[in-house]
Amino acid sequence: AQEFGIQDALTALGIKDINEGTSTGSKSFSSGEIIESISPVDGVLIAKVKTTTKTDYEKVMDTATSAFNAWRTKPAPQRGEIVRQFGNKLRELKEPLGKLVSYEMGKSYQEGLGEVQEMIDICDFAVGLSRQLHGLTMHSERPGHRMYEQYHPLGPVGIISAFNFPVAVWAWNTALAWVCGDVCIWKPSEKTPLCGIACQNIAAAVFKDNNLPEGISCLINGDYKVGEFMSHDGRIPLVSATGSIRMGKIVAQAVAARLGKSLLELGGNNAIIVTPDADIKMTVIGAVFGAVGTAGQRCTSTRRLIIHESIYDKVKEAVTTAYKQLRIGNPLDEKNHVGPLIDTDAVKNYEQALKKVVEEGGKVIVEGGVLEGKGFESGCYVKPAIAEAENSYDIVQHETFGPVLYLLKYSGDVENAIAIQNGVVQGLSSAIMTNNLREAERFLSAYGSDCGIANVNIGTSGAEIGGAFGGEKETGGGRESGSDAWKVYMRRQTNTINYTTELPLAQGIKFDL
Ligand code: UN1
Repeated sequence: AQEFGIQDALTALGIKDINEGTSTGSKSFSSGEIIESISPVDGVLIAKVKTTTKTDYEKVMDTATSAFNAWRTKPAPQRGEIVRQFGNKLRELKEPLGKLVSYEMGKSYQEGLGEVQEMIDICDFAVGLSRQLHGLTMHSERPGHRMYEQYHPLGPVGIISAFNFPVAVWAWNTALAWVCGDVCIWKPSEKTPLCGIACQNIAAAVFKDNNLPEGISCLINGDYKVGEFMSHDGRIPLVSATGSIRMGKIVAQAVAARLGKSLLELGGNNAIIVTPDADIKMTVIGAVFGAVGTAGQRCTSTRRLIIHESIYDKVKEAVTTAYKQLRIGNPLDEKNHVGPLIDTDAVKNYEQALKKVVEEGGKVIVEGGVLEGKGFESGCYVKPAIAEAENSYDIVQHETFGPVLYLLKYSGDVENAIAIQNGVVQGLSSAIMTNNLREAERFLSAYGSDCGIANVNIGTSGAEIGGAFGGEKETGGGRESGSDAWKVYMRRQTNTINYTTELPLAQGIKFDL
């Protein structure tokens, strides 16, 4: 890793050998156990992070609560100015942060940079938004009355993020929450704690430069138990969680039990429908990037290709040929397309999936396997695989977080393909490859794709920040990032003002005294 300048990146980001995993900004402390961050790139220990105990957490919450009381009084455009400065710091540190993302998580350096770019983009979006937290004005049914709505800051927001987008998903949440007047408490994945430390250092410097109080950006670290502090905490009106469906169900139930709000972005089982009218060249690029990009560890990764029988062999041939070109190896080396999986547990899941698809009757047409030898010492590098399968297989119904692509065949009309596409419990991202207007519109219609994201002639992954991001069914229903996703970070208040000397009641009710 040395040759890729990792040490310089760590220094630029203020990462030490042992880092305090609990922080309210400039103040960092921690009294919990240590987690080690081991790079999946080379299996080397990068640095250690001390985790957050309940006592540490209580200190964070005290600070966050008083910070909220101050921050919410600052005019939203002034909060936007702070987010603007934060975005500029990210521009300055794009390379080291992109490198750390790549080294700690294992995605390609290009994708690491792309992730930081998403952070910068959402900051720009949030700055504009800080002048556009609009509510509506309504016409009152009563004379001399005015009715309107306001959006007010909500409170401390809890953010639980996953290893696969270790920095961007936090930024989607936090940049919006900050302009909305909220303070944030972030628990990054215990698999990528250093990305959390780096981001917190960047944010803390901005808040300090502006003489703002501690507690607007808070960091806590540890495993799911630390996440549970937040899901059970009535002081946190909103918990935004990204991760597995299993985790989401636990968080949602805990938050619902205290009638809090949760924003869930959980698993996907994303498919691309390839119709007889598809452009095969575009299909191959979209499908292969979707399936092997980030080693298949995006929520939006392409898991299933639903191909019309008339072009099935042609598409199969084109995709398998493309897989032969893939270079697997150190993700910091820009000539490689595919880096490692996050850890050896992920490797086991991937191997399990390939075994299971064969047991269920599927046929592997591009062999997988774990790579060994020089450059693959971490044991986390695997070969992207393709299997022919049926949508009804248990393993196909399940999200395997790795580079396994299933080919499914459909016959007849596009609605048969849509039924297969919708025939899973997840509902995040979907796509159709077609030049046929009727097929495309049918796919996007009310009786088309049931996913939160539906694309035409684009793959399933790589969404832009400007749209609302999230999905239906067991994906959890939450929406983050662009469009009006900001509304979940605020509380809506309806105001009715009477400027007469009468007090007429609504609905024409008579109440004479
Ligand atoms: C995720 O995998 O959790 O659309 C987020 C994409 C990225 C974000 C993915 N912009 O693939």
